[in-house]
Amino acid sequence: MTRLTPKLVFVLNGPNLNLLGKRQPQIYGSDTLADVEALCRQTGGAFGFDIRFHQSNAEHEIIDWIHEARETASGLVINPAAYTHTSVAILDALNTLEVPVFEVHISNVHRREPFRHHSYVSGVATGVIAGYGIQGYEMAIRRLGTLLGQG
Ligand code: DHK
Repeated sequence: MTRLTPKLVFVLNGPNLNLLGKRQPQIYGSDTLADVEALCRQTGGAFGFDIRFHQSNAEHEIIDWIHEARETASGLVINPAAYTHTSVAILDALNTLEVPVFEVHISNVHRREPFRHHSYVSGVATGVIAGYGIQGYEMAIRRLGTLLGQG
């Protein structure tokens, strides 16, 4: 019997998202990063995806995971957090990918401070989701499922 290898989807999270649920809950809600991971695994599982879920406060670590995704992944979901607004290095790394990339923000960055209105990532993203809370991750994975013909 042939077994299909599950498609790999990377879900990457930037700085301070390890404090999700404790940090400014009026903006980011009360769900934790563990809740986000469980949601991603549950949603991804329905599409047969193998989810690689990571968070780091260090830019270089996020870049290394993007490079790993370049070799292995069928899609990538990223909440670069504050690096969204500052990181040309993450933009350059994402530009090396040939698979769909979804940018997710828990909050609606467009109704917040002006410095959050610009994203280096949006110009290379297949899609951008902001302001749907942690449900945005689920939406991104569902969209990957459709784009990759998984459901
Ligand atoms: C998370 C952060 O940490 C901020 O730096 C971004 C993003 C917004 C979010 O809404 O998920 O500006």
